[in-house]
Amino acid sequence: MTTFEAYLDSHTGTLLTEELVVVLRNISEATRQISDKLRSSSLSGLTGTTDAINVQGETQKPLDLVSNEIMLEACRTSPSVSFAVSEELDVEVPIHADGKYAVIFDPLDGSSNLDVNVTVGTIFSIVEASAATHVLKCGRKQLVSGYAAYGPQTHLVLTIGKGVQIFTLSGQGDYLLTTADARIASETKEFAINAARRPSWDEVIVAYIDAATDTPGYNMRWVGSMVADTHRIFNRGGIFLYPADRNKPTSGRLRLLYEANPIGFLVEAAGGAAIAGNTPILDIEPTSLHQRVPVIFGSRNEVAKISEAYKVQSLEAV
Ligand code: AHM
Ligand code: MG
Repeated sequence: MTTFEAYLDSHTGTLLTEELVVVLRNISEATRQISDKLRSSSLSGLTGTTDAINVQGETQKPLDLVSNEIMLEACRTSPSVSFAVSEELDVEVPIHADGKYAVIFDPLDGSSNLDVNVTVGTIFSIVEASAATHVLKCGRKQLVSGYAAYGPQTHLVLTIGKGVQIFTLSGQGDYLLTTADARIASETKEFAINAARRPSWDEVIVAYIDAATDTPGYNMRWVGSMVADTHRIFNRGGIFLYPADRNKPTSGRLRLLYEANPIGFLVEAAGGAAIAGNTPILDIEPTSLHQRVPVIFGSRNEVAKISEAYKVQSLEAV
C-alpha cells in the first residue's frame, strides 16, 4: 500500500515543493498525536471545559488547547512556515521570518461533541504568504487543504490541488492510501442541516428542504461535527448546509479561512460543488481572519439546484 510519505514524494517537484512536503509531514505527525490524545482523553483527564474563551466567544476545551499547541508545534518545526492562523487564536502568529507558507487551521472541529465520543477532526489549509496580509487570500489560491477525521478509524483526507486522497492511520502509526482519487457522487438523497435553525432560513433553503422532505427516498443526516458530515459526503454523496440567517445574507456559522475554504477546496477537487449562496465559496475575497460565511457543499447536481434558485431570486429582485 502507498504510504503518505511515498505519495508526497511522488509529487515533489511537480505539485509540491520540498518545503511543502516537510510541512505536510509535520501536519500528518500532528494529527497522529491529536488522534492519540483523543483516544485516551477520559483516562488522562482531558475532558470537560476550561475557563478560557476564544476569539469566537466560545469556551475552550482542554483538547482544543492541546490540539492547537500540537498544530503550532508542527508549524514551528517546519522552516518554511511564515504564519499560523487558528480558530483558537485571536490573530495570526508569526513563525519563521523567512518562511513563505501560512498554515491555517481549525485544530479540533466539532469539539462541542468531544465528550459524546463521535467523530471530530482537524482541518487545515496552506497558502503562500510571506507577509501577514497575504493570509487573506481567496480559497482558489490554496495550495493544499485537508482534514483528519478522528472516528473509529483515523483518516487523513488531502488535496494538493489535484484529486483527493484518503489515508488511514495504521496500528503502526503509518498513514496508508486506502482511497485513491476520491470522488463525490453527483446525485444524492441525503441532506445535512441543523433543522432547529429553520426560522432563520431564507426562502431558497426552506423551499429546497421542503422539496427534499416531500420527495420519497430523501433522508436527513446531521452529526453536528462538520468533518464527520463531510466525511460521509465523501463516502456516499450528500449535501451539507449551514446557510445564512435570512435577515443577514452574508452571515453564517462556519468560518471562511479554516473551515469553508479548505473543505470547499477538497469538495471541488473531488467533483463536488461548494457555494455560499450566490457565490462559490472559493471565490470569496476574505476581509478578516475569523470571518463567517454561509456554507452549502456536496453533490454537484444538488448544490446546482440551490445555486439556480439563488440566481432566480436575485433576478427577481432587480
Ligand atoms: P467548532 O469549530 O467550534 O467546533 O464549530 C463548528 C461546528 C461544526 O463542526 C458544525 O457543523 C457546526 O459547528 C455545528 O453548529 P451548531 O451547533 O450551530 O449546529
Ligand atoms: Mg470548527
